[in-house]
Amino acid sequence: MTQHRVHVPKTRRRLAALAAVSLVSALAVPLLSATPATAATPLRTLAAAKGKFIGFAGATGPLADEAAYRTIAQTEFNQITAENAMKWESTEPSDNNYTWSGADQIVAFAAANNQQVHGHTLVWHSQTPGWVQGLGATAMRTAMQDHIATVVGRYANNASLVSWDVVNEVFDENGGFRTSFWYNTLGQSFIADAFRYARAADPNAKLCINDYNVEGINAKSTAMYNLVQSLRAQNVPVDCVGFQSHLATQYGFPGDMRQNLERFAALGVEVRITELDIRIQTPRTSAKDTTQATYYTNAVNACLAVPACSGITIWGFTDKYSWVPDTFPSEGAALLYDENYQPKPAYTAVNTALGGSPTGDTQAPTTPSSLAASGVTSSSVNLSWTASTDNVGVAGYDILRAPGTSGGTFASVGTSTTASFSNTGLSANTSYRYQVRARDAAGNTSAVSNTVTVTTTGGGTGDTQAPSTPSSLAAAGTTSSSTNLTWTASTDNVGVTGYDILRAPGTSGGTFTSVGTSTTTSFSNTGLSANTSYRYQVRARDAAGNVSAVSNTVTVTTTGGGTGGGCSVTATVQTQWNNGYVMQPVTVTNTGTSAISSWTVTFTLPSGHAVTGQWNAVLTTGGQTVTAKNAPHNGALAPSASTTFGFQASRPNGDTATAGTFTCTTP
Ligand code: G2I
Repeated sequence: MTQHRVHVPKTRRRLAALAAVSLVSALAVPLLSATPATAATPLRTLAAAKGKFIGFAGATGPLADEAAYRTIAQTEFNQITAENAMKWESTEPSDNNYTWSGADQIVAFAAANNQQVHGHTLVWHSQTPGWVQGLGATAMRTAMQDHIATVVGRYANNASLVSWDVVNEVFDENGGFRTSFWYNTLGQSFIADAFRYARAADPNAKLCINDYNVEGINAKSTAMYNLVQSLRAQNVPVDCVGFQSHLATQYGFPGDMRQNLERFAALGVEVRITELDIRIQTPRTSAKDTTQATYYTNAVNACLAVPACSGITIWGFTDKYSWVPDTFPSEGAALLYDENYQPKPAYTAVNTALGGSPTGDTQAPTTPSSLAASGVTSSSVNLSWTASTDNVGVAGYDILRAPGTSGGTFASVGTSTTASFSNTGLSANTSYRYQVRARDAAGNTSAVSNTVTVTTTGGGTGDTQAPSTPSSLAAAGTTSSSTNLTWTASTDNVGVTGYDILRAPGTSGGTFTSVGTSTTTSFSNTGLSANTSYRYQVRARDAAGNVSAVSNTVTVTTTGGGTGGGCSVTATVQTQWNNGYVMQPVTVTNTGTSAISSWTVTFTLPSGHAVTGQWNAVLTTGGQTVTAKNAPHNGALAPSASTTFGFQASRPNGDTATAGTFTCTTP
């Protein structure tokens, strides 16, 4: 099977160039500047509906520097593996000298975008500094223990980091142990030791063993199977097996991938596709793209067919940043997007396999041009522009507005199906900036037009006198989700036309923004979160658009919510056999009116049944009762939101009963 070989570069002794970026720039995600990757339902939405994650290997440089990279990263994926930033040479380049910038950057990005992080990788023969490789046995084991304790320990209480590759690539292609410096110095005991050290550092993280060329059933994957079975029999905490899946179209797809995943699942471990990419011999042709797309479909289907497969990580997503051409010079184009971030047939294949129905059209409309303003009054402006064109037809335009003559953020203020738009409700004597962009029938959006700046007039009356300041602002009737505000009316020489109601979060700090208007001296603000504080102010507005100073501030704290905090659970038997079964999805739904941050499901196992595997929840068994608590990544549920977990159980031969009496509680 040497033709499947993945070349892994020799150990680099130099420190990977860690991008010197601040967390702030890594997190600053422009909402409107980049064209959405595609019109299709995002991969993460589709995968979540199937109870799986879909992730990518994240590179710190573009994550910090490129808006287009960040936009796809956050829109399409709900899982990240650090491509290089958590490797030994990155985190501990010299003895006991730890550098966290890249690793922290990945974790912060994931937290900001509700993504789970898989730590990669603790013990590997590659990208491990020379100072480790030269140690004697005792010192090497101590260095390994220190490294694992420090790196795993740093993120042990971080809800984003849910799993680790503890050991990576420990086998050779024939199923023997790789004669790495680890093996040569410590023998195979380094593997069990590494898992035990990792468990000690984080009792909750899923601990994985990861390798390549183990996707199908072959000598190497069978050696992996035997090792995992034997480690678990010795209570070594191996929770999960990672199948890297660096595939190449010229070597064929491993057609027995599903069966291979299933045999590992029967050992009671979680399985996952950890580094999927499918390289072709460059240059691309449409025939090669099609073959590659078929391979992606097959890989996704293999994971979907196996309940214990928790998800799929693509090794990158854009061909702009892929390890393949550096290692295999005439191969590449292995990923879902091309170098210009355009989705390829491979993207469409993954989206479709996950249950989406992308149109296939990815061509954005041309950019609207010559945006101009006319008919400016004290409260309105008419915009017009030159129409865009598109291969499948322009469906409409988004009209974007930012406050003032500079700064601020462009946000949508309306849509138009023609090349003009009238924006009303503006303030007198106030500047605004406008842009438009086109949208096609498939949902692709164009770049934004030129910017036009408008300043409204002072108002027909020439009146510049502001209303008096509203006073005695008070709140009453506060519930878990609403409050009623009243205040003393303002007066004005040309008449008060209404009031702006402003709200800031919390009891201090934050920014007051408008949450509504009222033409009377009262306002009911609904849709609030339970157990949450808000501050309110009001200001008056007159017919000429003059605004008063803001009133006194009133602080409101909503109640705990009468029905907040409830949850329900439904469980489905997905598959069963003579002496076992899989329940998946077990769906937990927040039935309350406020967000919950954790949940607990209990259920009853018939006599003689035992849980042999679990995913997306932490299960403990006491007698016949099993308690399933949320995993770190899926405890938080908004009202009406759901999440799923699953488990596998064994039962006596011929017993057809399954687990029952599922109940859900929230603390
Ligand atoms: O080789 C592909 C993957 C096989 N499985 C384990 C993975 O960790 C491995 O990933 C690759 C990264 O994709 C590359 O980006 O691991 C390579 C190192 O073995 C990474 O390449 C290295 C380059 O060789 C270095 O020159 C560079 O300094 O990336 C470093 C950081 O950019």
